[in-house]
Amino acid sequence: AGAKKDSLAQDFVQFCVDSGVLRFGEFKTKAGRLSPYFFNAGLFDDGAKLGRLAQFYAQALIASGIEFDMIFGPAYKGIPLGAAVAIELARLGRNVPFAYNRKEAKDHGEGGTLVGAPLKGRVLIVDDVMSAGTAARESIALIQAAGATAHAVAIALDRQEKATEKAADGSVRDVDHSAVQYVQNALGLKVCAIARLEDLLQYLTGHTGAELNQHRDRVLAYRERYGVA
Ligand code: OMP
Repeated sequence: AGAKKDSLAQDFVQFCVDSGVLRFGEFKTKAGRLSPYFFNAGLFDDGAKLGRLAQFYAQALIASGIEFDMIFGPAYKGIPLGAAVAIELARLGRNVPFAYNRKEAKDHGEGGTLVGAPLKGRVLIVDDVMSAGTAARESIALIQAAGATAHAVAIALDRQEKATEKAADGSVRDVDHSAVQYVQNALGLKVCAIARLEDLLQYLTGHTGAELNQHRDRVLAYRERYGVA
């Protein structure tokens, strides 16, 4: 199973590089870090790419053995992702309810911030990337407020880097665990990632060429500074 998961992750990294979703250079992350790579899920921007992406999520989920009763796609990026995964799972014979949220409450029509199936049972959150874990915490709170159980998170990429924490004086500092580790260990959710930083490094190591080697060295230096064990 390990080898199969490994090749799925490698195929996924290749797919992301080919489709321009995974880029190398200099990027500023939400946490203000200067990263030598960036994963932009907004560039899964046609039907074929979204369909392929959904297949990767579904395969990773099935391989993980995680059980869940419904899918929640957090606004904005999680909405098409959750919908695509729900469609793919139904195609594979596993039809589950799907819901998403609005960022702004609607004051007319159906009202409220939740759309789709009622939130209940064990909810799987489908999102793009987890870095510091801010987005995941918001989704979990929303699911709990609706009386359902935030059971698991499926993401495309786990950046495996130190989460941040706000101190009492308002300053932000790095902690020793990643957002994924926090969500798993402190919040008790299961996490399924199609690929992780280590898969990206394996990809860069397995491919020769001066450019890719340079990217690998920069990603290694970044991991040295911000990565977790
Ligand atoms: P957290 O909510 O702090 O975990 O950060 C995740 C978010 O960071 C994603 O939903 C994106 O908005 C953004 N992001 C990426 O999309 N790709 C990356 O490679 C890195 C980030 C990031 O800013 O950390």
